[in-house]
Amino acid sequence: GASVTVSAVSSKIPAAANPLAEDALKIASNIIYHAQYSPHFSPSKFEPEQAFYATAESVRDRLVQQWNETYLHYHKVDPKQTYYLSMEYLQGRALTNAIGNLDIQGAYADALNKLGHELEEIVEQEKDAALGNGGLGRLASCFLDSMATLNLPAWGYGLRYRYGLFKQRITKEGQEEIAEDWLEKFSPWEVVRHDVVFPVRFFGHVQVNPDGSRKWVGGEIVQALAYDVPIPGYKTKNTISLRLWEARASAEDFNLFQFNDGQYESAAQLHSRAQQICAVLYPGDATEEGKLLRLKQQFFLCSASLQDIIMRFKERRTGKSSWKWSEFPSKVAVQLNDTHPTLAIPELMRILMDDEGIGWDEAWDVTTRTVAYTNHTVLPEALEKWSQTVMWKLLPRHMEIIEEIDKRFIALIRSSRTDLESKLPSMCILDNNPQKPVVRMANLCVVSSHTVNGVAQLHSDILKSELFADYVSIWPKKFQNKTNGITPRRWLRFCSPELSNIITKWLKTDQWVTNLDLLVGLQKFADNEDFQTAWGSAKMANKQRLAQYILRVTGVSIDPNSLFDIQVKRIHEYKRQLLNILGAVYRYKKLKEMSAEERKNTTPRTVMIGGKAFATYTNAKRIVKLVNDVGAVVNSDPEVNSYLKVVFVPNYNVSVAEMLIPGSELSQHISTAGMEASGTSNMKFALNGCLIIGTLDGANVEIREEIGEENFFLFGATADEVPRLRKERENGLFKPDHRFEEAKQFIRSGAFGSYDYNPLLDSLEGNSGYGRGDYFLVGDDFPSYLDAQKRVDEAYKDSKRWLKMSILSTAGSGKFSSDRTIAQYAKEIWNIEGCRVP
Ligand code: NBG
Repeated sequence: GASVTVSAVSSKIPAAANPLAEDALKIASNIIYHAQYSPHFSPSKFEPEQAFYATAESVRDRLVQQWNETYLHYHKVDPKQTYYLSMEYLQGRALTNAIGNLDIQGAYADALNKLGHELEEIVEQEKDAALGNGGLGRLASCFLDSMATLNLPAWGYGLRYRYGLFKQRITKEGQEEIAEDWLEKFSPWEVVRHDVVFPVRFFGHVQVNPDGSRKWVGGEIVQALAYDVPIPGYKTKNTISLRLWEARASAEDFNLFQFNDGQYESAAQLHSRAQQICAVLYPGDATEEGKLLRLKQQFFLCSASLQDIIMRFKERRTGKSSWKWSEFPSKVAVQLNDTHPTLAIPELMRILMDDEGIGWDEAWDVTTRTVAYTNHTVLPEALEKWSQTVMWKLLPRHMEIIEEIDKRFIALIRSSRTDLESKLPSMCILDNNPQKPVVRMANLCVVSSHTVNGVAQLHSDILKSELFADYVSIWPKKFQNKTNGITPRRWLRFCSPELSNIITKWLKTDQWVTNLDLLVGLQKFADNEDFQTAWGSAKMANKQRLAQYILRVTGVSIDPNSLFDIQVKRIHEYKRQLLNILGAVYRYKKLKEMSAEERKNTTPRTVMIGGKAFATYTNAKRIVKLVNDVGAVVNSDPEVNSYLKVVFVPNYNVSVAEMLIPGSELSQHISTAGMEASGTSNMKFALNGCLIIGTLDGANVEIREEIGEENFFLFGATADEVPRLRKERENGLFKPDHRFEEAKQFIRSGAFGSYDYNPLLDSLEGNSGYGRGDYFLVGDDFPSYLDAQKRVDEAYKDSKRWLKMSILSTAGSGKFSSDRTIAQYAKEIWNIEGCRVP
């Protein structure tokens, strides 16, 4: 639509601002209304970008109406409400999801057609909201979708980062990070609430009043301003909020005197300090300044959210003759998404005691009955520990409270559990090691929460038997499992309309979109030839779309008839992208050694790897470079490149995932057993009829149980074998398989360019001293990995068998709906129920 202008189309469409218009013409006029009367661009243009913003605003009109109704309904009914506190949300794009959930996709597509545009092209204009790093943030977004769809009175709280997760660019040097300016123009979805502002204090000191009560005073105050994003449920009126806080200084903080005196920088000092708080997601924490900023962000989220929650609680009690704080936990549930929002615990205690004037025992009772904690990792480096020195400086009153919680916990053990006294040094909250005194956030969470959960059965078992084992005997009922899930709307219904339509047609219902267990009904068609044919052509259409995408973003042309093998996730040594690429290198070497005739008997493969490496994680960045270097050589090798291609997919994010996953046939979830808490993309792939090659780790275990072991390519050591294997590596008892040596040697020989990969490969040697002596056991699992890949190649040759396995993967994925996960949280942790807007 390059020649389309607002005036050209508006003359054909009658003007109307009716946001509830149903037919395409009314929608078209509403879109045009927005282009004309809420203009963000010059009137001369109505190109895809302008059309996107006008379309999004027209969709927002509809959302706002049911969004307000939802809020007022909850306000009236006053049900118990859950507040999900998370430092991360990976929302991705919102347009397709919004019109899909509102069930008006067709009308919008027609309306845009009338305006000279294609819906598919318009949705591509939206920038991803990437306010998160990976699985943890995407889980939070899937959870919001399910909360809304299940009509649960629940909200999300987070931060409105100015810059989200960086954009990844691939150069000759490897990964380059670029600030992602998702707010460059504006976000059509957010609504600023000018009446929702709370002061958040930092630094200062504790003042002791004559009556012995204590108050936090002084320091600096930053204003938290609310931006709300509507979260529509699927085919329900209920539309909940994701409330994101932005940090602002107030006008008084601007020093006009200094400014007039020409001291521009110091005049605006408080303003720029406030702006820093929400400037970026996860500022690097290698420096002391970085650490302080990250802690400020965490407290900012906790303090603003709790003030808001408490205000709402009180508001809903006004006019009631009497109410008690002890009712708070029957109206409010707070879920901590990992330890990042742990400060909600001492902040709630502080508000209750110092502002509301209630005593410790009652405040503690209220807090512990309100707060629950989800653990998302057992990796020691990801278990947060904050310096006590920094904490005393930034949050002096909270440190007093944490000290008191710790003191009381220790007293409890000494008085009633003398058997655990020897364990106290690791169980207590404050680690007072004089070299580096720290607060252990996970311990604070476990002691203060009524429920602690892991995110897959194996992970929850490991929490109980290892990380939190000592606490289990004190509070055996505190520990639960809540296996993660994904929203079937975004991750099947909307990202693969082709497959969705076939499912709906054969199941004779589209109820599976909200009741994913119904997919099991596909099992009986697994051998049906017509069904297999339909299934195969839908997958093929998705593969072709993916191939076009790959060509567009990488310039590499891939063959839709080859096996599409994908591994996409953050780059991390424990996720073992190295195992994957070493496997591809080995495959390449063998292909080179074969005769042309022999090659013809192999299964052609396209290996796609994507993911971002943390900017300062050297080995992860080397892995990105290695994948690119291997790809450059393999893809331009005419002898073998019709049997193998290796592609690095740049800038992996939610939208890219929506393109890759529907087109995948094999997906790799190959972490060292015991290290991946759950994984959630494994669920997305399986749901889309993609087979998994994987270890017995995280949710893989349950996926394999659900879809049947014959439909899962299993390999590798189990979690309970890992400690022994590590010991053997340390003691030099490991005997490497010749194929492992061959693959490494091939890279060392310079087959993929002159970059020095020795340091990376040395990290895989048992006794190198350079790395961690193959801590992630790539060498141990390499032979069984290659064997599993052989089974994959064989299975793919039998296309009927493969199709059957693919169908059974989807059919067995019902359990992994986040609707199931959230229903379990609601019932077993939050004690909340649905509250449908009439
Ligand atoms: C991640 C785990 C994943 C898991 C997601 C969501 C963190 C700290 N943890 O395995 O690594 O799927 O959380 O639970 O990001």
